[in-house]
Amino acid sequence: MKTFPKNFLWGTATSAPQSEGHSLQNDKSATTWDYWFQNNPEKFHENQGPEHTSNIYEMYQEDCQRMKEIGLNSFRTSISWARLLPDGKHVNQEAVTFYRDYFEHILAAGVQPIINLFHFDMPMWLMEKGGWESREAVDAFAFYAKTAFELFGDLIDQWTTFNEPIVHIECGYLNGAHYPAVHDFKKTVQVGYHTLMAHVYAVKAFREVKPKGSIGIILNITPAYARSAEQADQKAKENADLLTMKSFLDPAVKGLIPQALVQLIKKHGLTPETNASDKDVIKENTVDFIGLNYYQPLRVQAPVHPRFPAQDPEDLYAPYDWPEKRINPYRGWEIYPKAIYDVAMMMKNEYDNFPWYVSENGMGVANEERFMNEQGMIQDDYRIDFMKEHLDYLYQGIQEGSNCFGYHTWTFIDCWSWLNGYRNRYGFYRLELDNHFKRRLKKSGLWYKEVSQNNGY
Ligand code: BGP
Repeated sequence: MKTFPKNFLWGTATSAPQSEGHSLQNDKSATTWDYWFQNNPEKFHENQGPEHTSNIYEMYQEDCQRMKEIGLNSFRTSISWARLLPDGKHVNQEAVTFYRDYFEHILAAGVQPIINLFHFDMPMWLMEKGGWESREAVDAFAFYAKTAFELFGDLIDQWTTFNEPIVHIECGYLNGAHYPAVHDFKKTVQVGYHTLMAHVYAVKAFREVKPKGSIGIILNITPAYARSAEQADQKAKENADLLTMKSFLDPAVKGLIPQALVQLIKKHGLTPETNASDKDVIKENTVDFIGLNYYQPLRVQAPVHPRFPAQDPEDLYAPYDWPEKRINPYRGWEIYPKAIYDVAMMMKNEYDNFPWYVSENGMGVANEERFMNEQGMIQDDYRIDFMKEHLDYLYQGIQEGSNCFGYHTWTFIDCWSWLNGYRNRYGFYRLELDNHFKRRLKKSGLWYKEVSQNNGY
């Protein structure tokens, strides 16, 4: 039996835009997703937009019972900025009533909520002013964070500022998967810097408001493994780790941007505009804990035809198709559970054993209905195996002293996922959109309950 540390968090995560629904109702204003869907529905898998979620806005009371049914002791979701502050300034009272009641129901179910502030859902009024390209977004976000801490601080023990800032930045300014879908490396760095400052000023607001509890940030972790020990491949690995991982991890935990990253950016003429006091604000506002989302690693090699100055991250590190890689046949992503152990050791050795938890890990499966038995239950043994393999490595890391306090899967109920709609299912519950949002427990939910109750397996 593998027993995890006392008070270990067994949870699952979702986000406001992917689960609430009512995306243009109850005085919520539009986000970039609402806007994009209205104007380009064909971009979205099967024309499913942000209205097509599991409708937690109406169903949270019964869903909190479901949290109990699968033995959760922890659950992450986010607040919708555009719902709480539809114009960025005035509080929407209906949103306050909704979130307070939702959080109280989560607590009444014996589940600790972890509340995140930004999960890719930029309000449209702010996007029209440039979104994260504009320094104004830093102040706007700090105001929103302060408002949330004041309104809900008595209920929440753990807060996080952003979910996967790097994904949002890359998708919006490099690879076209999030609005505004432009390709501009220089803007990417500026947008990244403003996002970092927004995070730091939100932490500052938290320290000033002094609600109970602690504050962190959720980062996607894609540890880079180099093709070979050759210097050029190792340099590519170093560049990838700097840009995709340390760019947020180091300022959040250590209070500084790595010098090597500053130099790399400078060399390629990508240095962003900054304010003189930024360095001090970063230094003074580190987090209390870190959440790391892990799905798959990066396999890298030296760039094949690098341009100078770099026009794209691929000029600094190129993807490498590792011949031994094991692929999730239902989603196409690499499965490499050992990376969780490597990350655990990295947090121990390079970040002074900083407290962290796995804030997302999960297996997406297309056309999952093919695994449904006659009683209507998805027999997702592949997902149970996936979680177990990752937990085995996490356990090993904890045994060797890594300060990991929890494991969250992605996700609770199958959720809408950006341009992918419902292509890939991840939930402990299957969602039937065309059947009054019916939720059907999957086999993995029963397994997770046992693990949580026994604090191990
Ligand atoms: C993570 C995001 C989630 C979710 C998940 C699955 O990066 O934090 O919001 O979307 O990925 O992604 P997908 O549905 O594209 O497989």
